[in-house]
Amino acid sequence: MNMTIEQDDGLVATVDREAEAGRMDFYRRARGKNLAPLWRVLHGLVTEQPVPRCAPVLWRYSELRPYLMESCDLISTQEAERRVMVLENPGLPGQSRVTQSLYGGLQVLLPGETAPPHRHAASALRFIIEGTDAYTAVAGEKTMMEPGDFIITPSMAWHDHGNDGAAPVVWLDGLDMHIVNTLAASFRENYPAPTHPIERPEGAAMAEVGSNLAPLGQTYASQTSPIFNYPYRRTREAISAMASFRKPDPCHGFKMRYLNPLTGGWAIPTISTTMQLLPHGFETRGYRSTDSTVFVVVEGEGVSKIGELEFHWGPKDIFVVPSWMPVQHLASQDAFLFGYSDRVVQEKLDLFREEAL
Ligand code: GTQ
Repeated sequence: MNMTIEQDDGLVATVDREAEAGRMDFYRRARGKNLAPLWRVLHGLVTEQPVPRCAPVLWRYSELRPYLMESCDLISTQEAERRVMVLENPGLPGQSRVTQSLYGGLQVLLPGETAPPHRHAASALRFIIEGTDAYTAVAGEKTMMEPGDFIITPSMAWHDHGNDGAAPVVWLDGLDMHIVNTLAASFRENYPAPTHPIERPEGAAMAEVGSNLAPLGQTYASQTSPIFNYPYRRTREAISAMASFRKPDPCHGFKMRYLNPLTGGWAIPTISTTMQLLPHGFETRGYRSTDSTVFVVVEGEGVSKIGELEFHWGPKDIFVVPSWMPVQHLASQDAFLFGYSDRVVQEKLDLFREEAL
């Protein structure tokens, strides 16, 4: 008689129950030699379709914000190094994962605060939620933050943050450290001084490569876009203009990907980022894809059906669509949604799949 074996780690296989009893001594002796039978775990290892451990989840910003502010009373940025409340996917508690492969956290800086310079192998994105007059400095160049801006910290680039304004600044950090750690390729170091020198004027990167031009003779070794701030003002303008003369995609509305202008590839080598406009009244066709996606609402209101759940969202809310789960959005006002996912990694490995439903 066949039985299903469910192990602590959730792996599953189907084997014959009576025969299995006679194999236990063999399994025990094999374990002593660091050997294990594949047939007990095969179907859990090689699944018929994606089995996402992450769950669909919505964080309402109005419910999060008090916790961010309370954290400011409890710990300084110097003690914390980065004062961040991690968005923990309820399907993966205690793992600092917003999806199975990616990290998300909300970082807050009060007026006058700084976060010290450091660098790491993990790439980071910052997506600005609230506040102005804060900056991030990347490899010696500062950029100011405005809500809706998408900012990149490339792998191993020195970076620090500061708030020169009069109000708190909050941004979403998205990092690929779980991918880096899966590959056991992580490095990090603190800068050996309280501040990293400013070596280039603000706007230098945008001047060099932000106008479909590049300095002749300069070579770029990194796979990360040399543009490290994609201002919302420009992104919004481009998408709005596109919406005036194109038809919306049935599944995505007006959706654009952030490019590395030198290669035409994604802006970050490990994290795909997009911005989409869903015009008011627009309902997307059902869609699913193998990348689990984190969405941030920049403007507008609407509802997303994700599997069996329905999330009503508004500005600054954040929600997750797990791998291969059907999703449908309905915007009740013109809505701009930022998204980030591991799609680019899957594309590079020939794993990415998507379908309209
Ligand atoms: O700002 O460098 O949310 O290193 C997690 C790790 C932010 C950062 C995070 C980090 C940072």
